[in-house]
Amino acid sequence: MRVKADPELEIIRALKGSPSGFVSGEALKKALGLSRTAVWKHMKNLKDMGFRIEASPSKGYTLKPPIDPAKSPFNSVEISSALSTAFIGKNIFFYPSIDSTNRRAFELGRTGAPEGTAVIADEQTKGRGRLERTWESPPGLNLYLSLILRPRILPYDAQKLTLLMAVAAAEAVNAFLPGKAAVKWPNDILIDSKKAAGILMEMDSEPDSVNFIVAGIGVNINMTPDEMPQSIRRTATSIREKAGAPVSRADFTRALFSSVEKWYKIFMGEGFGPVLKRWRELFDREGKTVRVTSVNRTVEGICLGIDDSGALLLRLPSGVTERVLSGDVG
Ligand code: BT5
Repeated sequence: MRVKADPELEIIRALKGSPSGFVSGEALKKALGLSRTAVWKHMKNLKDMGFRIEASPSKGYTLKPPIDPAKSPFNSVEISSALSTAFIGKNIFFYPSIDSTNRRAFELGRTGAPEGTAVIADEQTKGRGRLERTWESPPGLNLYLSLILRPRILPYDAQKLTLLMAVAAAEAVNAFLPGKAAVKWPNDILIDSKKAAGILMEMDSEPDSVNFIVAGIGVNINMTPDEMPQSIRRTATSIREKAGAPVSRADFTRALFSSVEKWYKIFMGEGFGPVLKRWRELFDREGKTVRVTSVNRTVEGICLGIDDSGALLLRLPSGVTERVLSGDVG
């Protein structure tokens, strides 16, 4: 009999899908084409991965729910076992610790990894922000994700995907904190004006075509203020801090995959219009005075929102409207 490609994933799917909650060792052996010893070995691996599997001599194996969602299993098996997307996150590279998921995804993109491939890490040792800044990425708490996208668009239009990712991430956060997420131009997700997630898009392109885009996103899920490095304690927040309770990182990751896939399909099918409309609804700085710092200067003015290409519009004190293409909004 053919052995299934990923027996551990198949075991978790069988346990989660069993109407009685139990699956016998014999049934698993047959369904997966494995020996009794192999089934036992996979069970041990799954327990080591944090799954609470218990065995009853008469009924077989059962999967108990996690005692604390903050400590529920976070790995490719758990994420894949209840995934409902068609291509986003279908192929997951999971690392307990890595320098940067964006760096790894770029490498995989160059060797032809398919669209939707996800690189996820429990910890990053060199998590990157824009302009060589650091993304704080402690272990056991948050999501550090990079997705490989292969859109048929011009390199000029790639910026639009940053806004698409922000909309998708804000909606995923809202699934856990209804109505709480706001987008901040160009690449942040805020909860109550503090940064809960950041996006880093990197592109491999020819002058007139995109080979692939790496959409990197860091989401603070269960990090409490005490667990935040001093440097971000005043400006950052997490879903847990606002929800008052921990959240399963695997549940959040699946929600994010579904949201990215939904918005990516809309973008490819209907264009940027619907993304822009949703982004504007999630944006809360319109009409307010903002200060934008870019590499070589700082401008201050009244924020008029974003134009149809995604650039920020500022009414300067002189009355002139300025289109800002990149920078940090203070
Ligand atoms: C970003 O940059 O916000 C993009 C962050 C992207 C991180 C993801 S994680 C997965 C993937 N792999 C990577 O290596 N990167 C991506 P920027 O707008 O430049 O903001 C960086 C600034 O945010 C820092 O200078 C800090 O002030 C602040 N910051 C750093 N870590 C933070 C955190 N965990 N939560 C909130 N703010 C943070």
